[in-house]
Amino acid sequence: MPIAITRKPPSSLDRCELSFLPRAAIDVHLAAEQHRAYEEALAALGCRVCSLPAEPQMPDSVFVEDAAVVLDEVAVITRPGAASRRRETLSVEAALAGHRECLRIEAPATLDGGDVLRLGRTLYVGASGRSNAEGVAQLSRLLRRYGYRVEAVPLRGCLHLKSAVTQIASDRLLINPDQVESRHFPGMGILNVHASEPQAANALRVGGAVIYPESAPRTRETLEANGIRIRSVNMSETEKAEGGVTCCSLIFVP
Ligand code: CIR
Repeated sequence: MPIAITRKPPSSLDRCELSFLPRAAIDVHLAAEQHRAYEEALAALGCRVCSLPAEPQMPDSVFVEDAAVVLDEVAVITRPGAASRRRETLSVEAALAGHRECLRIEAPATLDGGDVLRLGRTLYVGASGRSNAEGVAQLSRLLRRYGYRVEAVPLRGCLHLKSAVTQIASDRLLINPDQVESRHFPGMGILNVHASEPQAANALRVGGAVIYPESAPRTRETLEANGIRIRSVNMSETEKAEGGVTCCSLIFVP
């Protein structure tokens, strides 16, 4: 049974980092309720949810995806690009330590887990404002001995690589073509987000289905028309903090 590490949203979520969205009021009670429903979706799709306690001093700590890259063989603890987020990795590393050997990205490198998309033995890393060239180089050095290839991918106008592209089936990606070019992912079938839903490329594939936000109904229609089974969640409050469905968990088989 896969484990999904999550962390409760903190009361300070409304002081989160923002890069592309204007600050909007966040209802922290609603955020907590939505997060519970997200955890229920993970459990319904077969995950054992390991929910870490909230970290009130760390506004973005609900976005556990950014703190680590968990592979079958090993985990890499990141060094997040936003200085305010660096300490989030400590408790994530503690939660992972019983399951994986943990390697570390070290200064001056920066890397956010949200920038790392694994397809087979290739790790694509978004050349974002959060992950730098040294981060890509360190990840590559750390993982070469496990047989992984690491490739940087240019991005436009979004926070992370997985804001722009995620895997929705073994052979298919969901992409916002304005933010990342599909030619970087040879051999994969491509579905584009609906033009009116630029934020819709972040989908979380788990247990034969895809956890997908209510905020993208038109893209959802395309997904369903293409045979993708959807489990819908309302993420309105974490979306105001520029976080999507992948950002709120780290999923791996123990
Ligand atoms: C940040 O700017 O770091 C947070 N407000 C949002 C992080 C979202 N994480 C993700 O896409 N993996």
